[in-house]
Amino acid sequence: MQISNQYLADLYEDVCRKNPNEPEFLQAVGEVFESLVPVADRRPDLIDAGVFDRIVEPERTIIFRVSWVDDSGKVRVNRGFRVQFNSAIGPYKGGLRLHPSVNLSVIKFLGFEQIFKNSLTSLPMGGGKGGSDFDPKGKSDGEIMRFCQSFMTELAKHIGADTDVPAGDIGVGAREIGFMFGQYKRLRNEFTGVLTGKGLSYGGSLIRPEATGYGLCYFTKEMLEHNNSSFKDKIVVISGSGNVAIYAAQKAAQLGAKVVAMSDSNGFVYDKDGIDLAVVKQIKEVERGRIYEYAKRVPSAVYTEGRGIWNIKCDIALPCATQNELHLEDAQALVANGVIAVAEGANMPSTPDAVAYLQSHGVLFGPAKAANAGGVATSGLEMSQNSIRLSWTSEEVDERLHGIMVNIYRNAAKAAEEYGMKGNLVAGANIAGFLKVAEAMKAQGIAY
Ligand code: NDP
Ligand code: 2IT
Repeated sequence: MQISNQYLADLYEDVCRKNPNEPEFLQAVGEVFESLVPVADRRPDLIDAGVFDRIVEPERTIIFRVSWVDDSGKVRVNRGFRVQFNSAIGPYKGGLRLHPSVNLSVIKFLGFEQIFKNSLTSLPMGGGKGGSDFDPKGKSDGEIMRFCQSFMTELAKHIGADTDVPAGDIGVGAREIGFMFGQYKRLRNEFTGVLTGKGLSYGGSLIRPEATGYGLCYFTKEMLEHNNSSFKDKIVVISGSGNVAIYAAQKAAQLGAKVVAMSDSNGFVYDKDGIDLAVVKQIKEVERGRIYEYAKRVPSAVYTEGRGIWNIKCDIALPCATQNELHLEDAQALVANGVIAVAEGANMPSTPDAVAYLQSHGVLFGPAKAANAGGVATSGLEMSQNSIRLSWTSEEVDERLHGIMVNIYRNAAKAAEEYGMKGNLVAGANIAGFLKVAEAMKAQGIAY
């Protein structure tokens, strides 16, 4: 970790000491602190106001038991989390993840990243994240419903439309949000916009399901255009085959690219003719099946078990599965194969050494908190629609989403330049996202 400001370096050591079992959280803080060195150098007032020290400590962390009964009548127990990280610029906002790998470190890294991402959207949303180590794979609809109801029975005490507004993330889509919304309404006897990503018939926003993937492509398009390139006729590889990956693939194809590979946690498919997204949607959104099914149904496709998707030759790589999925050797393979741009749909999918390698080899790099902010931005638009009790058309939401992503690119690029790191969007996104929250924290005093 290269943190050349003494104050930040000492503080980072302190954060490491206090959170020894949280590698993902420390990775996220380390990357942000590296970027903030020129800010700490220029802004002693923010050091005096304790902003750096305060921003790495969640305002509140809630950990709770989630017990539920499976289809065989057996009692199951999972651990639930909600980290309410920062409310300086708005109610806590961020997704819920259901995956066996969920622990405090993962939720804290996601919540920390969310502070800066939400700030970049320019909408009034603080940072939070939650979830559980519950594994939705192989569970019946009834089991999913009972888990979601039990999870919400505790979570409901801590959230609210003006307090904390959760949404989806890995393992949480419209089905889970529906069950949780129903339980919240029942407990509170209140119909409010307490969750986003809701179904259209009960307050959801058009384009929210597509928003993260579409936004990722709008951001990438802007980044390419500023470097005299575009999606047109480019070969694209996308990891994952969930919500973000599917709608990134859809928009990339609409913008003239050919998506040739997608994956899940078992392996990846390569289709030289271009991925047929209708088949992927049928397997993943309807059947909740595995990506190898694709190769059984599409003759031009080949399935490979395990890692290795980044060895496929491409112009644009969009990691859209999970954290730390793109390693140094993957970055080396991408560069050797002539990649021109990598933009992160997932949160923190590239390891720090992979990011450094890509940037030092002239690859355009769009960091997660800027590139995937379209999902939460559209959640912010869902909150606005709920507040005014109106629904906007898909054209209207899509246009706003596009405007927000263009703005994020420009603000990140501008901040990087102003702080002496022209072209470094990692630094620019961290600085631009941080400054707005820091000013608000300073203005609001030091009571918490
Ligand atoms: P989904 O649950 O819809 O899809 C997740 C995809 O990633 C699946 O293909 C899954 O494969 C794969 N995946 C998950 N965990 C792992 C793992 N440990 N190893 C390998 N593959 C894995 O989630 P989303 O598409 O919503 O989320 C994907 C990423 O995007 C996450 O990092 C999330 O935080 C981020 N994100 C999501 C937003 C949203 O609005 N949904 C907004 C911004 C970021 P499998 O089915 O085999 O598990
Ligand atoms: O990581 C993210 O930004 C999300 N999972 C979306 C959060 C949201 O509140 O829409």
